[in-house]
Amino acid sequence: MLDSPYVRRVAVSLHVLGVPFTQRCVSVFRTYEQFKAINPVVKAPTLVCRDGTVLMDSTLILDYAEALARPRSLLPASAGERAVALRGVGLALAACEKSVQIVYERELRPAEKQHEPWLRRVTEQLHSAYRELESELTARPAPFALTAPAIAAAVAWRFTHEKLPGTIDAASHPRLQALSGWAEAQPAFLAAPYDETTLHV
Ligand SMILES: N[C@@H](CCC(=O)N[C@@H](CS)C(=O)NCC(=O)O)C(=O)O
Repeated sequence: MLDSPYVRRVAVSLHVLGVPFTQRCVSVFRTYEQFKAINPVVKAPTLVCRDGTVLMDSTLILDYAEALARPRSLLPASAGERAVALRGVGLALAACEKSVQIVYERELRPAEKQHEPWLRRVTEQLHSAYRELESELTARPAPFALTAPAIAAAVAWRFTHEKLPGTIDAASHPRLQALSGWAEAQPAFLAAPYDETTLHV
């Protein structure tokens, strides 16, 4: 489902890497049994390789995709530049994770079982992830490109703003806002549009 930032990250990245794939919209919630038949662990994204091997976790799927796409890559080869890029990916994935945790807490738990201290903690972590990402983009101004950190950051940004409107102030994150606007207009993002109608909760 393309409302999952992890699924969207993989779909966009596969487009950029030129790795062909077929997408099946199976929900980890609404079509749990159908998903379970493909992957008993029921984690999205799940990638079924040509030989039937079932992969899960966006980062591990993209690791495999990079092997298929070589020499094309979304990450720099040199250790120093790679560390910077991986830090960006890590911050964006933390933003995804914290956003998803808030969504699950609000949408899956009954109101009387919601734990405010936990929500406060996760929300603070979410703010920190975006603040750090904004600092990274400001510290290293460069023309936008569909690299691994840029894809992850743009996908995270869109997800947080769609699912948790008003939580993160766009005006305080001008570089992220600009990256998102640019990325969403790129063919790889347009080919894998954020889609509320495939809501996974
Ligand atoms: N670290 C994983 C996170 C994937 C994840 O949590 N996906 C959610 C959908 S957005 C999921 O599978 N939720 C169902 C569950 O965890 O039971 C990744 O990068 O793929």
